[in-house]
Amino acid sequence: MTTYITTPIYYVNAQPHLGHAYTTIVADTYSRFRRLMGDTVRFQTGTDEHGDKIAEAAEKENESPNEYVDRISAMFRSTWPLLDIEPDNFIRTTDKKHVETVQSILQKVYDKGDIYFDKYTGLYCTGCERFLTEKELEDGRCPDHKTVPDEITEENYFFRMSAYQQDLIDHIHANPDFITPQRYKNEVLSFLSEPLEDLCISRPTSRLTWGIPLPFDDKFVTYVWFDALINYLTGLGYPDAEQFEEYWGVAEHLIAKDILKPHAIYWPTMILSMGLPLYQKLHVHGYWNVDETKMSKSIGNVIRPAELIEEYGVDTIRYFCLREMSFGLDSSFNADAIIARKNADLANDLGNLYSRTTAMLFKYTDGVVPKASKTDTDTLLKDFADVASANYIENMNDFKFQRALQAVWELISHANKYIVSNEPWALIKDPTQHERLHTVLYNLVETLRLLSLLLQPILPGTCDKMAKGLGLAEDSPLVTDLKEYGGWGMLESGTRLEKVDALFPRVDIKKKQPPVKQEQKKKNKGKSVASKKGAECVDGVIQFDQFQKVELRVATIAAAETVKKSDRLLKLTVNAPEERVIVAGIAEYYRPEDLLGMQVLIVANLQPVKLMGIESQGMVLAAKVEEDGNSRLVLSTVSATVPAGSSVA
Ligand code: ME8
Repeated sequence: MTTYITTPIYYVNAQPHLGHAYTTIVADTYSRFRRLMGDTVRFQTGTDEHGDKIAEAAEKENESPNEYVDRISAMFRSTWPLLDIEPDNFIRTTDKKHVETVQSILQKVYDKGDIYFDKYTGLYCTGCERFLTEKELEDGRCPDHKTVPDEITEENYFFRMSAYQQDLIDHIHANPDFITPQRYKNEVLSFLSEPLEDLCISRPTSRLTWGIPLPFDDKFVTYVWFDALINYLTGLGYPDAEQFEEYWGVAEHLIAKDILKPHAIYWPTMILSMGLPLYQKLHVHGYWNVDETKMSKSIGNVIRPAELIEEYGVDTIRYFCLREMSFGLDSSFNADAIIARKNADLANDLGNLYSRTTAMLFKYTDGVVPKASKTDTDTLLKDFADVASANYIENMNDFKFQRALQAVWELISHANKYIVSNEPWALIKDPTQHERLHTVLYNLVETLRLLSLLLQPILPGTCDKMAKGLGLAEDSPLVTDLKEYGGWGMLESGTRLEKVDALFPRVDIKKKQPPVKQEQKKKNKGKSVASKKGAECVDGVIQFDQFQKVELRVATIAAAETVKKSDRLLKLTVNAPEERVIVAGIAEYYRPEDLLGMQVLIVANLQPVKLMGIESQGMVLAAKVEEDGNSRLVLSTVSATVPAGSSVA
């Protein structure tokens, strides 16, 4: 099978930001995934370099358009390797080959009679580089750029888009996955339910010279969208290159909803006029917002990918983008959420599973993958792995990256629980249990191998490291071929592990807080110990009567939920036996749903305090576990179920 996936070609009127990075990370992840599935893949991105906007930006910078586009295009090109994004082709609309192809297509469409000359008055938005209809405006302004469009009257060339309206509607109905998610298909169909106007595809050179001259009238240059969309063909060497034959039939375009109309209406009608088969799929995602507003260079609220990578690491950013945004919907950017994801999902769940498992292998089997017992019937992890892989593949194919990752994290969570419930540290002590120990360890290390295969498209650097640690080469089919090696039991016993560093060092949240907050914390801390409680202790020793003042009880967790705007806190409603609310700093280590019914130990007679606006009536006890330079909290529980509210003696 073959895959051809494209991103938009980005305007070079500003530097890349997280929005561009997101689309390009998605395309890279999808390319890597299709390669894992055995496909021959071509992934194309690039830059859109003609038009009003670019000419204006160059002028502002006191540069010639050529110098300017070279400089900014190079910035896009050099950003992608920082994110481990590896396109097969980087196209620029100023490439000679592209210019020639656009001109030959224009001539073809003109000769066919689909381009005509006419006068036009319309509302033009420079930000969008297109005429907007009255209906598209919000309070008379462009909804994306918040600017009032200019009314322009011009003689221009027009593309007979309306002639292909019905063919396009029929195609969308006959191919339900042509535009996904469905909400965007519906949006396009609703737009197509009104008569389509023809598309103005030229700009007079009296107004703009920075564009591709029309081959049939040199007093005009090509409208930037008619030029830009053709990149998807020129990148394949259309019309006669082998790549065009190989890939055009499977083309999938990836965009955000801002450019739905050019991709779902202009482009397919252009393709129909050229007499080519339509692209296969249009995948449309939502916006990254900052404080409810689209992140955009014209608004100036952008986040730079390079800064994020520097702060959190490339794989954390790739993971965050794919895990946090539900494909198709908008998502709010929040740096706290990156830290929470890194600490909870990457350092705690995945990182700990990896370090605990490999540490046990080094300790119990001298770093060599043991043989699983042939007679042991424990298929628990295998069964979970089968389900996770199947869900992962289905969701990755459907661009539901969030769900694909949830499926993988289910497996990670089961594997972590498997360690606790099988207690390898107890099995090693009993020689009659060593065969069982080997099976347990094999199941865990094989899970790690599958994880480094499944997560490769999302966390390429980490997976290379995991593979190395498992004694496998980066390009070993065991970690690069999901089709042949996605099943269970492929890792050979006898494979020797290699020691590697912790996968994800935790972000110290305290260090990340601004100095003012730290100062406040220190002040509060002093108060609560010295003045509120008046506790006296010398050299850390307290008297028995002082300890007796602390009332410890068993509480049953009846409800648990996350606390808005906090990545650390969970709000627990417990029965002890009366109902009370306790706010606990355990959100990085526990998911609310996993806590229901758990019996924990609480300090019941603490002065209530308000945390994030919620009154906390007590405190839960937890063990602070230090491992591999990381620390985590494990809740203290009781060894048998007891009545809620039982006192702890
Ligand atoms: O439109 N959230 O280029 P462009 C998510 N040159 N994605 C975002 C985003 C955000 N806040 N901001 C930008 C153009 N993007 C044309 C395309 S294609 C033939 C020509 C991403 O630089 C997203 O992919 O304005 C969006 O569609 C694209 O950048 C727009 O990039």
